Amino acid sequence: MSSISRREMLGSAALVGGWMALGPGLALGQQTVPQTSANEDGGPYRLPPLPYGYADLEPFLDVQTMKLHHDVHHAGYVRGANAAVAELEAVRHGGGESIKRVRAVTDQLAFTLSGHLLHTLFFSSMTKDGGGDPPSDSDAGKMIKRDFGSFDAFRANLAAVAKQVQGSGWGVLVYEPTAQRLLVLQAEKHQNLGVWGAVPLLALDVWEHAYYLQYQNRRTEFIKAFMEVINWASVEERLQIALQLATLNS
Ligand code: MN3
Repeated sequence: MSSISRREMLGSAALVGGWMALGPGLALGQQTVPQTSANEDGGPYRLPPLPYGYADLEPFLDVQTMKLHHDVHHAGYVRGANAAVAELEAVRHGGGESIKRVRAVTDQLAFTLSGHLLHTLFFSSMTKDGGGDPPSDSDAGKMIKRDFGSFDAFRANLAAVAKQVQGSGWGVLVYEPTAQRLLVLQAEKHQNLGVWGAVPLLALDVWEHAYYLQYQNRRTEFIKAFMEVINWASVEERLQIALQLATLNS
C-alpha cells in the first residue's frame, strides 16, 4: 500500500490530523534528483528529493521554476521547521523568562512545518504524463464523481478556489473523514489551515514563486497547466490511506 505502516500512520495522524501521515515518507516514483543538504542542521525534517526530473513537467512547468521552487523555497521551509524545533527546545529548557517566547516560536513552527508538508504534497501531486481524469474505477474517480458531480466540476472548483486565493496560498483536495467526503479547501494562511482531521490528498500551490518566472501574473494559465500534470496515482494512494482512518462517525 505504501512505505509507511498503518500503525505509524494512525499514530501520527492522531497527533496532527493526518499531515504527518502524508509527509516525506510517501515520496512516490523514481527519485532522480539527488538529496540536498537541507537537513545538515541535524533537525528532524529533510527536503525530499523531487519524485521526477526538473524538466519532466515541461512545458507546463519549466526547469527554472521547478529548481527555484524545490531547491530554494521548499528547502527554506525545511530549514525553518528544523530551526523552530531547535528553538522550541531552547525555549522549554531556557529557564526564567525564556518560556514567554513559546507563542512566537510555535507560530513559526506551524508556518514552516505546514509549508514543508504542503510542498511535499504539491510536488507529489504532479507527475510526468499526468493530468486528465482519474480512472473511473478508482476510488478517487468514484468519489470525485459522487462528491463534485463530475471531473470537470471538480477541476472548476479547484481552479476557482486557487484563482480566488488572496495573495499567497493553496487549493487543497482533502478527505474529510467525519462525513466521509471529498472537499476542496482554500488555505490562504497555511499555518491556520482549518478543518482539523481532514486528510490532504492533492495540493495546488498558488504562491507567486510557484509560477511567476514562467507565467508572471497569469495565475489562471498556471492553474490550467497544473491540471495537465496531476498525479492521480498519488491521489489514489493517499485516499486509500485516508479511507482507513478512524472517524468520529464510527
Ligand atoms: Mn511554493
